[in-house]
Amino acid sequence: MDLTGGRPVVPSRSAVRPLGLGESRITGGFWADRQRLIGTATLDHGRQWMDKLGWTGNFVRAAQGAAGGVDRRGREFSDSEVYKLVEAMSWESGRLPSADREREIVELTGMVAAAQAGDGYLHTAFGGPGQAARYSDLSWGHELYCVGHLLQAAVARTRTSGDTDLLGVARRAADHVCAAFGPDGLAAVCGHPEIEVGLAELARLTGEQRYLDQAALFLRRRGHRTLPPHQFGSSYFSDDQPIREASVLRGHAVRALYLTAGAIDVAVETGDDELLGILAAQFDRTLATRTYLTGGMGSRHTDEAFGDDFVLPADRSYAETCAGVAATMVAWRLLLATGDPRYADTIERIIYNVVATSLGDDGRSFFYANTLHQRTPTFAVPDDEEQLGFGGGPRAAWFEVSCCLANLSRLTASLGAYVAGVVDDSLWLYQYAPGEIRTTLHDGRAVGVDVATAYPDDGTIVVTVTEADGGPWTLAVRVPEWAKGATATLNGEPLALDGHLRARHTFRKGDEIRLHLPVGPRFTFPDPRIDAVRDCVAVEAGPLVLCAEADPDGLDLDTVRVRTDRGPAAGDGGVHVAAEIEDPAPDGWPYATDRPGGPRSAADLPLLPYHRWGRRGPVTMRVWLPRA
Ligand code: FUB
Ligand code: ZN
Repeated sequence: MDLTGGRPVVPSRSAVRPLGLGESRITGGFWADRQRLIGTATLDHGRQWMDKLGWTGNFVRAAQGAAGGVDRRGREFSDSEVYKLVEAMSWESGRLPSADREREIVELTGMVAAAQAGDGYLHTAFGGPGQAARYSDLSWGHELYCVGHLLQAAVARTRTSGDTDLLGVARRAADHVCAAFGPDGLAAVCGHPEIEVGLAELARLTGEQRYLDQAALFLRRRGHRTLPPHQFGSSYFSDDQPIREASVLRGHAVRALYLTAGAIDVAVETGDDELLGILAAQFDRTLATRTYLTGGMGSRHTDEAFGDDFVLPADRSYAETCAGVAATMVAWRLLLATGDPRYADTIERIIYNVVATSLGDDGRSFFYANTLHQRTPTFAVPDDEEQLGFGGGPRAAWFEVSCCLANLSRLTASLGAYVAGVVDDSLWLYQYAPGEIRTTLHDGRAVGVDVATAYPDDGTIVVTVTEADGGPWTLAVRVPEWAKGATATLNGEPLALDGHLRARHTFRKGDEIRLHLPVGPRFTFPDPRIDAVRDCVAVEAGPLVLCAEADPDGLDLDTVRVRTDRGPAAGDGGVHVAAEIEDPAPDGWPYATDRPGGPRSAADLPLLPYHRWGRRGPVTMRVWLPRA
């Protein structure tokens, strides 16, 4: 029984011991606001839409043996949305217990359980009367993908409540998968990875080796082009190369990232450090060559895929919210496995600039894709209308493919578990949020700290010791790579930083560490190999990417040229950059032997956090701005 209050990832060996929701609580600030929004609006919104569209009803119909033909609603992966919603509800319930939510989880669990076949098979689109046969379309059927999400939901539910009803369903489903796809079963993989990461965590929870073995078997099978050829190529499914032979993530971004997360789990649990090193190198290269400034991943709309190295066009950035969640899963696993705090930098970049961007202020709308350049004004969509296109456009209440909403909900609700960790006798703080941390060091000593901060608006983080029972231990705080010139004090005395803050001390209750991070605005320049934004500049402030936004009848953002001979300025009115506005050439053939550019006028361009864009009506928007 996990007594930590619930953790998404519990490796049996790791450099960092993760903390559970009972050990690390976010009590205020930026993320508490979003957790509250999810708890009070988003989860209900998701449930209402899933009921309205019949996605929950699919389980009821399947239980009645009547799911076939036209009766089955939604896409072939809609079961997974119900599972992700239950997972998000479980984390939320663990964070802030609620009798109503508890009843809802029990109700949904019953609904899912009733739809499970006697042999453990569970999917509402296959195998029922009038439906295609089980496993007749492994490329697109998402049967194992859905089970993977079921397993994650069951793990979350068990770890946050101790209730094992959903776990029972998950175990039966996993046992069925092991029987159907084990060494003597179908030698195949699912078109959408996810079962691997689900099985690995189920193995950790239950101690059942066979779940881990099955995950490892799926990994060995992938990369041998066993899925039928497709116009997107085998790379779409990460089926083009054995996982050990690949050097970078490619193909469908969410698929590749979920696969990597599961592979890290298997590498960790099997002690396969060679595989772990390969996976870390793949992710590092993906960060170096295939990731947007926001931490977003995926630059091809047609197949929701990674582009080649440095193919990162701002106006075609796909950066699906789910890819942000999946990349956070990967980065967290690598942080736990290696102890390298730079993976916490990656998580910070993604959560502030992808996850926080996606969700609307009402908690009932979201971006599916997260562009870095909106050329035509966004437009409002009715909040009772499902959007069929999901590869761009405005925040919408619902998309035909609505994977992102429950995904960002499950991550945000469980975010307390990503804030800190224990490394031997060090308590590490990886993310800054007002909160309370109470845990034990590796030798069992109880320690506690409170964190106070207005981050990211302000760069001061105050860590006050609330519990320490003698002897030296280390309080460590990540210093982000961007935070050049950060300073710190311990009880008012200067503290030297060695890249990060590591204070080894015999702490007493009330001891106080202050870390000052320079969160003022700074220019950021792209690698010139990213042709699409060569000669452009962006502005960041602390962990936040900033952007320029304009009303449809206001400034044409494509005429802005930013002056970089003076830095961005922060004042009462927010962040500004000095700019020149260039008169555009008259419309016509846009190429010439000589393009001198039009006359320019000086301007002061206000910027706002990228996560705030598109919240006040139709606008255009740019993150990368051409330099003067
Ligand atoms: O295929 C299931 C989900 O739908 C994927 O993870 C998303 O990218 C979307 O295509
Ligand atoms: Zn998604």
